[in-house]
Amino acid sequence: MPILIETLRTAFAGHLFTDDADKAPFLIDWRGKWTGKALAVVQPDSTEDVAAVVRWCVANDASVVPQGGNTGMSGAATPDESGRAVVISLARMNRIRDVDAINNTMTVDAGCVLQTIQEEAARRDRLFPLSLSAEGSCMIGGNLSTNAGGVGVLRYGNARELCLGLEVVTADGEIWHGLRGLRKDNSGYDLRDLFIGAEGTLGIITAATLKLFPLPRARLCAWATVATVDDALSVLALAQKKVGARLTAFELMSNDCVDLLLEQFPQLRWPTSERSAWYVLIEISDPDSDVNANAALESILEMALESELVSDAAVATNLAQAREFWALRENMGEAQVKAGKNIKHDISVPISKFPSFIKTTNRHIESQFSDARMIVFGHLGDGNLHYNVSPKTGAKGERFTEIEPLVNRIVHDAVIACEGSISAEHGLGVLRRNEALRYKSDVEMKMQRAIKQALDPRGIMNPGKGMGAV
Ligand code: FAD
Ligand code: 2HG
Ligand code: ZN
Repeated sequence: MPILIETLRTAFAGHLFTDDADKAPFLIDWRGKWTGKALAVVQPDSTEDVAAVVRWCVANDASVVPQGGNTGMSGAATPDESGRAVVISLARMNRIRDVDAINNTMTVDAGCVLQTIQEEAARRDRLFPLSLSAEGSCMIGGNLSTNAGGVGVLRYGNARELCLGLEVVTADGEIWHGLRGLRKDNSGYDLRDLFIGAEGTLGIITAATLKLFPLPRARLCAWATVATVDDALSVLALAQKKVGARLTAFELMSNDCVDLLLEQFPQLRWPTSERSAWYVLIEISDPDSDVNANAALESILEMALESELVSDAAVATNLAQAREFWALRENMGEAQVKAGKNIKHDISVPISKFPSFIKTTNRHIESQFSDARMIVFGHLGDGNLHYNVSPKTGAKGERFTEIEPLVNRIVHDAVIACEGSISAEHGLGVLRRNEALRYKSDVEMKMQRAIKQALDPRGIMNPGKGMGAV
């Protein structure tokens, strides 16, 4: 049936792009790894208009691809090649709807940029703790649809834990008003949790009610050198014992990461006099003062230095320095992309298993692929590492596309042997959809498919992505 795109113009207010040049930025992911086609890209202004577009898609046998900031890592926001998709960009739905300072909640449109939400919370003397390097462009609807993690999970949890209620346009084009600011609600199946992490395959999130926390008066960080991942874990345990919930981030980077980072971003400042095999970035937040935060950090470092877990450390003494420390960590993923060919993994295992996992799997990959350079960094405190691979310095990685499935197999088999996950925070998208099928049990797949069938019986929501594809 030929689709009469003109009729979409009259279905809703807001932007409609049908020219190739206008659509182009929405049809490719930021890494340039995936491209697709679309009948149109729309930017509605309201939930009612999102619903009207979905109803138009149902009537015209078109599919729907929701898109936020298009910063995702798994190709889940890029339409497929069929040309039958309408991309619904939430960018124009960017209002803060309400802040309830007593209930510690904020209700926002799905197209609100994460950083705008953080800034609004801070203006109200509150904290919205979701934090990731893409926060200046990713949107809360995308954060929730990928159940984003980032650097605050250790203390505050993933995006899922930070959301109390949702407003959703269903695959039928109806509106579910679930914007409840409740911390307790056992009145049925948890529909909110189905849409969170669903990668746009069950419905479109149009608004969310988010949890706010007291704004800490102080946030301080330190950069420390450690010889082994075992030592890094001992420092983590020490920090947890000494300061408990005041430990708000604990990130790990290997020396190979730092080499690659400084090759790509030579302007970044190096904080310690020594280099070592591994580095940790430790962040402490304190509700009261810099003095308390500093004392907590110093006490961790003193003990870690005394027990020779850490060989060198630097504490950021002001905000500018803290930003410099964080820049070393936050630019890592992009440095790898800038450097050229790359293979990325987003894995989680119980943290106790990381030392042997890394040792064995590094050896396995390096022995099979002589041009591979292990680029291992991430959220150690959450048991989530980006266990990535780049070509060695000077090598172009011509074989990288060819070896990627083989490398994935080695890494993911090792992850599953450790009872881990092949996607900790980035989602399955198109990148990992088939791998999920390989590693999940028949019983789990049956339940996953039943959910998809129940909520999107026509299969129009983001076809080919994540659990919706298998
Ligand atoms: P998009 O990329 O636009 O979409 C992602 C998925 O959500 C797609 O499936 C899309 O269809 C769906 N979607 C988007 N909006 C909606 C909606 N309103 N309703 C239903 N479905 C929707 N991720 C982490 O978890 N932790 C990190 O530390 C992290 N760091 C990053 C650093 C950089 C430099 C970059 C570029 C990315 C990083 N990411 C990280 C990945 C990415 O930023 C997150 O996954 C983010 O949450 C995606 O948000 P987005 O608005 O860009 O979503
Ligand atoms: C991060 O933690 C992101 O920096 C990106 O999740 C990871 O680029 C990557 O592999
Ligand atoms: Zn990450």
